[in-house]
Amino acid sequence: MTDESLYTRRRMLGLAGTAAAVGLAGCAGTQADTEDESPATDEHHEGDGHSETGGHDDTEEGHDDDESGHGDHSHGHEDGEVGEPTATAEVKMLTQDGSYHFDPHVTRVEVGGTVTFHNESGSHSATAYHPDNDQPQLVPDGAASWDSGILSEEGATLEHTFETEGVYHYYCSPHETMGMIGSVIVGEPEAHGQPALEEPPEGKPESVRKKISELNEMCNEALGHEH
Ligand SMILES: [Cu+2]
Repeated sequence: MTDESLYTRRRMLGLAGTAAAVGLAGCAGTQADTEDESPATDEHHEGDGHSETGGHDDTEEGHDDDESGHGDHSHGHEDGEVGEPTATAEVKMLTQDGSYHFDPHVTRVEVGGTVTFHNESGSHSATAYHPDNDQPQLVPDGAASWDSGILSEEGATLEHTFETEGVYHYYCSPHETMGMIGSVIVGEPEAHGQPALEEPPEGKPESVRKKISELNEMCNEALGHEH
């Protein structure tokens, strides 16, 4: 009975032309929606099955842990891991969640190698602990000084070429006391006799001395120097 009336209706609608098609489509749509709801329940079950795959995702999240490898720039993959000297290296200057740092904290180049300080976010400087910058000398004897001045633009860079082997500490002038201090190891220096690796300067605030101590440890470790 219903089939018959439907058939009749279709025929009539068919005659009615385009409007009919729209009407039917609307109907089918509603039906499809209703039908979709039960498969949706199935999908839900499948979703549960997926959560096993979700376990996979967890593993991948674990992957995200090496976020320090973030800018897959090979260097500073793990904290404290300093590579062999290379001809060039890049140090990022970052403002992140109210903290300020050089990344990696310790970088390394060959004698005559170049470090590019790259401002990624915020306003920073890369300034040597050198008497020329009115600072205690935390660079090798006779080493050249450098000071980028404040770099405020994203992507602004300063390159410095290191001609003297040894350990260099440098800082960001606005954020020194917040611990924005970094180190460059040039070549394969003896840890002994490096001014940078002596006791942190007395005149400096505790936050600065603490950071320099940490960097000294990292540098000593990189140079295979045990206390
Ligand atoms: Cu800074």
